Amino acid sequence: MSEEIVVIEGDGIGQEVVPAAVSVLEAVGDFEFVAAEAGDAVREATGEALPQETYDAVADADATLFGAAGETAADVILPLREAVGSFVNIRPARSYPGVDAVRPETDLVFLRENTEGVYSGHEDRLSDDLSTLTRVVTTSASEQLAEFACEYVTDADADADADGFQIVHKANVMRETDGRFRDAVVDVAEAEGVETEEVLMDAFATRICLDPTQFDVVVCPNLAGDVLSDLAAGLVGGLGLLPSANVGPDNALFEPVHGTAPDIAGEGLANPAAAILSAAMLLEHLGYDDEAANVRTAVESVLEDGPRTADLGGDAGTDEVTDAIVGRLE
Ligand code: GGG
Repeated sequence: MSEEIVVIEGDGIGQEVVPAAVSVLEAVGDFEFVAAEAGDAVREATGEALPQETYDAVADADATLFGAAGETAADVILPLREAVGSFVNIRPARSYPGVDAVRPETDLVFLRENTEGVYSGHEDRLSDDLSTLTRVVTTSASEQLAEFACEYVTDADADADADGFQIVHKANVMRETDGRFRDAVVDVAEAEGVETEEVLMDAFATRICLDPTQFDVVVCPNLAGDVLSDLAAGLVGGLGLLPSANVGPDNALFEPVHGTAPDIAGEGLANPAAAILSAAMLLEHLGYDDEAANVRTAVESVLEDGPRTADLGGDAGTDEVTDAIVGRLE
């Protein structure tokens, strides 16, 4: 039986890089693709950024491939993460031979809390002068992330060379919320016999720029993971290279870390690598490890030899790069 993969292109370059990733999946497997809609354009047309049928399709699918959402990101991606029961956003950041990088020695994975923190949607406009945001942190969600992190670093099959992980937080200032996050993660790691190192979020930003080899697996709250993984993207050659997986107990959603890139959207110039590497994570999630490795190898060889998109100094378009990657699949 072929697995059902929901495909949501979303907005901007999502409409260019997701078809590229689908063509790679078509080349390596026999999947049933179900197209679904979400994002700015859908809201403009229907008044709703995330139609109920899209939410239901994602909740029922074997996996989902998502592109990007712009202004409606909070209305789309946050509920979709809920639809798949995702408690962790896995964001690997590594450099590639042939790609100019500020820090070519970078190779780490962010395990980002995916439902809470300042992204839990509790914002209020209390007066003409005052808006507030409630930061939500629970011990249970922090522990669930920590348990995943412990399994991740002890699983011989996972792409982690680490014995332990770093916990990035700002508990010296956000004592109650990041303090709770830190304490829950440390407690789980201690119980599991996994080593941890605590790194304050601001110090992490400096340290990763100076020497990214200090970090292998980084466990962090939601906003910190979103921002610091973009920082890491800057060290390895840009957002066009970072895939991600939103993983839940029985379901998952895969998306490039980049957004809609309105400056180049519609021009066929977007780098499809992040979306195609997200598809590789999807394949792995469904148990197609050989196919996932095949896709990664093809992406790596095209990044090394070209053709490359403009963000990586080349002059090729999305389709040319995608065709080259498909052509290198074994
Ligand atoms: N594909 C990534 C995307 O749509 N990014 C928009 C965004 O702002 N995402 C916030 C998040 O990942 O939490």
